[in-house]
Amino acid sequence: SDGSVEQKFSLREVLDTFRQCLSENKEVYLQHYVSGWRGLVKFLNSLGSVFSFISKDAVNKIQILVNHQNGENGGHYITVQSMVKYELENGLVDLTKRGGHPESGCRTLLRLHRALRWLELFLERLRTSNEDSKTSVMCADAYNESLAQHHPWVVRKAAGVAFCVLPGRQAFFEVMNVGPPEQVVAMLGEALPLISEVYQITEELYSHHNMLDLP
Ligand code: 1PW
Repeated sequence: SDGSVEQKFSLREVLDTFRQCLSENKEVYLQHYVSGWRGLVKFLNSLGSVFSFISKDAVNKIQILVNHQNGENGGHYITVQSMVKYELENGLVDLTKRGGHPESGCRTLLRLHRALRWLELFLERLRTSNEDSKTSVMCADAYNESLAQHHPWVVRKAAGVAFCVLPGRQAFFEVMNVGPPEQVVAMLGEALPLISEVYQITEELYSHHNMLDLP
């Protein structure tokens, strides 16, 4: 393709990075997980300034993980599995209450992991929606079913306000920049199983290590 033509944002590319997340033996590459989130943040920001409050925390979390990757122990931050092993074996995770490791890779990734479930539920609703469906309702339902359980009242309230100003279904599909609605639906149908698999693998790993409620 012509390198001089700047590629417009497309949600398809973002979702493709989640395809690269999984190694052959089903480990989750941190680098691709982080790239996927970078793209999601771009997407969120293109929805309007109200969403920058939502994306800001994701940006902070992404940066924390990047710092771990670039740090002197970066060699342990290749996959989520190697990160968990390294941090647990070296006592680098606050397991029951906040303490000396407020920015552990484990607790930081857990926040993004929970948000990924929201995204998965929301995109699945979008995929199966019709022209009359309201994005604000789909988004709020997905949120209440997932991430909301982990948020205090103020955050839930602010999120509710942001959802109300979400663009309608048609405008939303246009921002995704994937093509006509049928193509969006097809793309979502392809991407969702990938996101779901990454989510499930991470969930099982955290559950196995009793880390689903890290403070
Ligand atoms: C429309 C597409 C939806 C994509 C999902 C975007 C996820 C955005 C996460 C919402 C963040 C709301 C404000 C931040 C709250 C933090 O307190 C919370 N962070 C997250 C990511 O849930 C918990 O982090 P903390 O305070 O324990 O460090």
